[in-house]
Amino acid sequence: MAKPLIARIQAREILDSRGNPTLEVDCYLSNGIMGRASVPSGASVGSFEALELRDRDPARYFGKGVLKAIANIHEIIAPRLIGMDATDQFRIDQTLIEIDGTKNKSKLGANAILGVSLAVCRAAAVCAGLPIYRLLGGAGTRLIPTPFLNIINGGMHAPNNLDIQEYMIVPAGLPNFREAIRAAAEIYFALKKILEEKNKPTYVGDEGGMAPDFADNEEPLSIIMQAIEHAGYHPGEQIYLAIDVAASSLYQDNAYIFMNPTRRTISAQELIELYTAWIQKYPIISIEDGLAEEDWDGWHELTAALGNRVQLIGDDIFVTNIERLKKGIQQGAANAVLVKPTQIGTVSETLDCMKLAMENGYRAIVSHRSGETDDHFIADLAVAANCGQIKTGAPCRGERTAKYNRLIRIEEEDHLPYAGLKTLMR
Ligand code: 2PG
Ligand code: MG
Repeated sequence: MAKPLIARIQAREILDSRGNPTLEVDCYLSNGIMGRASVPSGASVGSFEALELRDRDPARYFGKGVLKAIANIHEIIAPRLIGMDATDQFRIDQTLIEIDGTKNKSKLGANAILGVSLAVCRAAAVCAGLPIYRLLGGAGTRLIPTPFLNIINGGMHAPNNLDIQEYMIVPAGLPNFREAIRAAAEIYFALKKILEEKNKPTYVGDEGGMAPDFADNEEPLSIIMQAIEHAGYHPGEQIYLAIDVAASSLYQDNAYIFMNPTRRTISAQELIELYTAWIQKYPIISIEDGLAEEDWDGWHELTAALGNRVQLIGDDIFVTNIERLKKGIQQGAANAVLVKPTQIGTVSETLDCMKLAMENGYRAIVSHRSGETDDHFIADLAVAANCGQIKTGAPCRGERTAKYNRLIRIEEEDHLPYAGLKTLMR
């Protein structure tokens, strides 16, 4: 059979879930098949992430336009990729990396590069008559990931007074994904009711979690515990808690500035003590970005103190980057990596990072961005990599539920077992 060659690449500006422009890319093959993908965008962006190219033209979208990235796709990337075999993802990604030539993809923009990498991947999957999770995962694909649902938003994702960015529920003790999502949605509504009873507004933040003000950063944990019980589930057996502190955004002069309930400076050591107290009191199984992206000493201490009790996820510290993850593994920083294709810029490098993590006893958690689209590529990615965990927001807002709904369909069509607690317990 003739190889499906890339025939044309068409990129355009669309809107993401926050209303900011982002890229959508169509990849047409010689046999007429088309694969389409779009690129999400973060708010709490790590300093070591690959560069998201924005126009900085104040006359359009307050400088956030992506016309330069589009021009790079049409004028530089497409001429090089046309005629290449679309099923050779590795070579396509290597070519993209090579044309850019920089370490952080700052010449062409990681958004331009990723948009193309994803669109080629989707076109190749359509062509092969396979879902993306099978194309990328092959026969090794055997788990539906456990979802981490962010039901209270704070930090840079909401205009409320929470310093901590994400309060998540993890329905790991349910028998399958479908029931896990049902439990999450029921808890979400129980939470809404409790907040209403407390006269707190129930409008939602960027990731669909509710975002009122709270008395302090701990109150959301105790209210979520109530919501779990009101919905009829057992915390610590069926439902666990997780947080993303996004501590890089609180870090200044080697310490952490917390504003709620009053402004104070906290050392890494004190934060570790706080987390230790919280995991004794609540069924917290995972803490993401508990410390900042440059606080390697703090991360080492945090991991020595809590690494055998909870999952410690590095997001900003690793940025899905193999070199940074290798350093973390050597230094004993964290025991899991958050995986965001946008942070590194190609499908192949994303898969390489997950492989490195899992080969070294680290876990990998596939993640959305706070600015999302309806593209559900990451759902397939999590299944393909067999990593057993995904975080993609609340069970609310279309761009979040798109990923959960995709997983419901995959579970149904492939009868894959639910990861549940398997990839979570230490
Ligand atoms: C995070 C992400 C996703 P953002 O910090 O983990 O929740 O946020 O996309 O804003 O970087
Ligand atoms: Mg994070």
